[in-house]
Amino acid sequence: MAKKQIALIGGGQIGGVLAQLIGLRELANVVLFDVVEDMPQGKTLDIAEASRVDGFDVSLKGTNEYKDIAGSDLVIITAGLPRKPGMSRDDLLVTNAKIMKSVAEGVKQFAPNSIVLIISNPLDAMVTLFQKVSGFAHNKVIGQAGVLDSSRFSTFIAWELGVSVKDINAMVLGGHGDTMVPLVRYANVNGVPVMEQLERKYGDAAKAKEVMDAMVQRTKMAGGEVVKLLKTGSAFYSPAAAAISMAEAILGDQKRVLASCVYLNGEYGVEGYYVGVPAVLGEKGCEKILEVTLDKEEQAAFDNSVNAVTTLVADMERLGF
Ligand code: TXD
Repeated sequence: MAKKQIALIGGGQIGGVLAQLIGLRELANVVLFDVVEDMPQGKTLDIAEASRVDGFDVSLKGTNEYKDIAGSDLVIITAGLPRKPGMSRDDLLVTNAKIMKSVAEGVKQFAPNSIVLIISNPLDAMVTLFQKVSGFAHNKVIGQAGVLDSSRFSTFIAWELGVSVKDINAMVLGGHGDTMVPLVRYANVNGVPVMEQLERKYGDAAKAKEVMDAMVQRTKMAGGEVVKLLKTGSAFYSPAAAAISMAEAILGDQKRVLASCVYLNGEYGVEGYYVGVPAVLGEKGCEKILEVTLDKEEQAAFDNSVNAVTTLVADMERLGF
């Protein structure tokens, strides 16, 4: 079978790890685009020169020209600046909106039939803007946030319970900001509710709730925690890994159910906004949205998060995007 092609727009920290992971998994041929001269060529050369050792065989091309992304099945966008310590994701709005607009024009012209996965922050606004500028069908423009946020939540739960992270199922809904909604009630260890395990561990419902609240809070702030430690940028291994799972689902038509930033058309009572919810990902992009029953408190938290997204999008529009 002919290999698929993935174009990576942005060859920085996440873009570089993406290129390497795609190679290691022989997921597709790679075209790595960046505006910085020679850098994407250097990164792809470096990764290609590891292919004999790692035993993979895909084509890796670095470029500064959009025409080279022609024929891509999937485009993954990380172009934009990352956060510096103390910055919120929203502080990036104007700078990254300008970049995203130019990227959308390039992708529209040279890879008009691709499915697009966006990682750049502020995520919910960037996905909205890309779709608006490109005019691509809503189901073909998807944002990555929920897979990472859910993985972070799962990691903290696994550490707390002293069990393998592989057996944790936990999901985070809403926008990719401090208002995101880790779904505590549905979090489970191979089907057994996490809260039940915490109550057994501590023998006290109040203490169990306190421990869970701390994990929820850490999940919401997890991106900032890494930024603070790294000092020169934001998380890049985990966002790349998250995007790869979505890319595999799409290119392999796997119908995986992954928390994704997708366009809501009445689902969850939201009309016309991109928000993080569980979605079925396959060859058509977002093929279906799964609705989850939320109790009063969860619904209020979700509404609050949707509010943050609509405010962010309104701010972006006010700024002329
Ligand atoms: O889960 C998530 N969605 C995220 C998102 C988790 C962590 C970080 N997230 C965001 O991804 C972050 O806030 C940034 O907005 C993006 C990319 O993060 P990365 O760490 O890869 O940033 P880098 O290393 O600065 O790389 C960005 C690259 C850099 O090489 C620039 O030269 C390039 O983007 N860039 C451009 N590429 C193409 N076209 C244009 N116009 C352009 N401008 C800059």
